Amino acid sequence: MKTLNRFLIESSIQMPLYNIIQYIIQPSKDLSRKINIAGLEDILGEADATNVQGEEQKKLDVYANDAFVASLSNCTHCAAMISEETEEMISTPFPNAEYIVAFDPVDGSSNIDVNVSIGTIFSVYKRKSTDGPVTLDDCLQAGSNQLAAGYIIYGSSTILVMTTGTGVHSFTLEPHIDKFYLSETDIKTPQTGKIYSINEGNYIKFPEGVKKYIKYCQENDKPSNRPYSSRYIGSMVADFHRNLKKGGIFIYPSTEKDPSGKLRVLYECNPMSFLVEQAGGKATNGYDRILDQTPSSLHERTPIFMGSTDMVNKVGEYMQEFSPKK
Ligand code: AHM
Repeated sequence: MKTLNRFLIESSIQMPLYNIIQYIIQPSKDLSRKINIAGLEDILGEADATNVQGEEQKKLDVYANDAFVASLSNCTHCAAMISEETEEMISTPFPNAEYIVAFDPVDGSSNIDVNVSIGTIFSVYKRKSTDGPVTLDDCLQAGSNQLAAGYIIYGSSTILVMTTGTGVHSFTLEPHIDKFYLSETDIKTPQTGKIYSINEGNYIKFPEGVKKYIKYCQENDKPSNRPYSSRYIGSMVADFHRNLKKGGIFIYPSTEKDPSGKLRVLYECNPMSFLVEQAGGKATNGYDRILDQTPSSLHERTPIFMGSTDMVNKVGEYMQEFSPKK
C-alpha cells in the first residue's frame, strides 16, 4: 500500500505544494475522529453564531475552521487563507509567502446532526503579486489558476480525493495508524450517467431551462436510459463523490430569490470544477465554464452545473433555448 506522502513525492510536485497539502490534511484526521464520535463530544448542534453569509454556524463548523486556520498558520509557504466561515482574508505569520489556501472546513453542515456524510473542500493558488505582503486581490483568482484542489469526505470511510493537475486520485484514511493510503488512481467520471442531483423542492423557482431539463430526465426513453434517478443528499461533497464515480449531474442553479445560486465560487465551485474536469467531466454556470470566471469578492456565489460531460452539455442546450443568457 502506498501512503499519500509517498504518492506525492513520486508525483514530483513542487516542495511548497507538497508541504501545504500536509498542513491541510493533518487537521482532517483529527476532524474525522471527532465526526466519528460526534454524539459523545460536545460538537453537535448550533454554535449560536452566524457566518459572513448570515448562515447559522454549527459547532463543528467553528471547530473545524479553527483547526484548519491553526494548522495552516504554521505553514511557511502559505501567505493567506480564505475560509467560507470567515469574512476577511486571514494572513498567516508569513504574509510574504507565495501561496494562498481556500477552504470550506465543513461542507454540508445541515447534515452534521443526523450522521450523514459531510466533507472538507480545499484549493491552493499561487498569489498574483510577486512581493510584499499578500493582499485581497491576490485571492480573487479564476479557478483555472488552481494548483491543487480536493475534498475529504467523512463518510462510511474517510476518503481524500485530490488533483494537482495530473488526474484525480483518492486516498483512504486508515484510522488506526492515522495515515492516508492510495486507493484509486486517475479516476475518470463516465461520459454520461443516470443520476441527476438537484434540490427539487425549489422547482418552482428554477430557471425555465432547468425545469425543462428535469422533465427531460424524467421522461421514458429506452435508448438514452431515461428516466434517470434523482439522488440528492444535500452535502455537495457526498453528491459530487457519488456522481463522480457513477456518472451523473449535480445542479445548484440560480433561483428567483438567489440569482447567483447558493454555492461559493472560491470555496466550493472552483475546487469541484477543477476535480471534475481532471476526471474528464465538465462544470459550467449553465452557459460558461466555471473555471474561467474571476470572482470580484471573497464570498461570491455562482450557479453550478457539473458532472458527466454529455449531461452538462444537454442541460446547457436547455438553458440556451429556454433561459437565454441576459
Ligand atoms: P453549507 O456550506 O452551509 O453546508 O451549504 C452548502 C451545502 C452543500 O453541501 C449542498 O449542496 C447545499 O448546501 C444544499 O443546499 P440546499 O439545502 O439549499 O439544497
